[in-house]
Amino acid sequence: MKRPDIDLATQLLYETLRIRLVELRLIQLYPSDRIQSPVHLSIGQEAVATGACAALRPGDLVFGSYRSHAFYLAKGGDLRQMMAELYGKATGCCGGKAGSMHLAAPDVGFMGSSAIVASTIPHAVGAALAARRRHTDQIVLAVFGDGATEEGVYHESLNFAALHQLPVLFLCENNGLAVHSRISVRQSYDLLEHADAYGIPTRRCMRGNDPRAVHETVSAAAVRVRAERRPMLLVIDTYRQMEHVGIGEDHHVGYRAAAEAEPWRRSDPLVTETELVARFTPEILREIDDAVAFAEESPWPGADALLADVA
Ligand SMILES: Cc1ncc(C[n+]2csc(CCOP(=O)(O)OP(=O)(O)O)c2C)c(N)n1
Ligand SMILES: [Mg+2]
Repeated sequence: MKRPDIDLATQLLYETLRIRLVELRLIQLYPSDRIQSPVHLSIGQEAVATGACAALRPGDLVFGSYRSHAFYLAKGGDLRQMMAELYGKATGCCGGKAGSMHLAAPDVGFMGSSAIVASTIPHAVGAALAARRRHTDQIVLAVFGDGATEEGVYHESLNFAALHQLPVLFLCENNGLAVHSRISVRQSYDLLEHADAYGIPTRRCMRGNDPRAVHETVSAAAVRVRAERRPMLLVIDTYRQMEHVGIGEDHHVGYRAAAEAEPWRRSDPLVTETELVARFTPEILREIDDAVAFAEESPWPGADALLADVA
């Protein structure tokens, strides 16, 4: 958390606002073509990351998806290094070779993210197996979208984690969409009942745009997973305000109505908490200015970096 001097609820809103302002800056910068990477924005979904990460301890681990700017930042990833990574610069968190979809900050427990849907879920389960074998009190957060639950590896991961009683908290960021496809035409199962079939306890939070509500849900689950050393699954309902990938809105495309966005926008604390937003915006914008300048001034990776870190 950037501002440990303020109370928790305000910190949560501060961090949510910070992520929103970072992504709004990406939208401004994108037409210049200096960002060398496709971007999957979290606008509307930021509170899932801030509420969840604030419920973890620094030593806990998070594995994310390609839509992970929010989780990278909420877990404490460095903003300058994220911006430089998007610019493809050598000072990026992955040396400028990974881009927006493959952010990582293992020094603060954000272990990685991937363009391959569901691919980090088994990584999280593996890390939880290591935590069990090492007898630590660490827990692991596996973050994925509702679409990822249709992948075979999701089912295998739930089964393995339940069978071996692993301290992994499965967190589904449920925006009800996979690209332009709605959950109702994709899934024959209910996410909670399905996890229940594996003997995994579940909870749902329907206010995924409020970091305080998310924090309450994830905190209770984290306490339980840490104490009982077995998995849990959370479904956090949320809404993607922007198009699947890119910087535009897409309510005109025809797969969802603009009216669906309205209840989420109206209840968005970043819309309703005007005083707080006005109070913190200037200092956050200064931080973002600094990160952009850092990215712009940083060198490109040299040819010598081409084969570095390649297994
Ligand atoms: C294994 C695999 N299959 C298909 C794709 C193409 N694809 C990219 S994003 C996406 C939708 C995923 O939806 P969800 O998991 O709900 O995440 P969201 O984009 O909603 O955050 C698909 C099918 C992919 N990247 N990887
Ligand atoms: Mg989705």
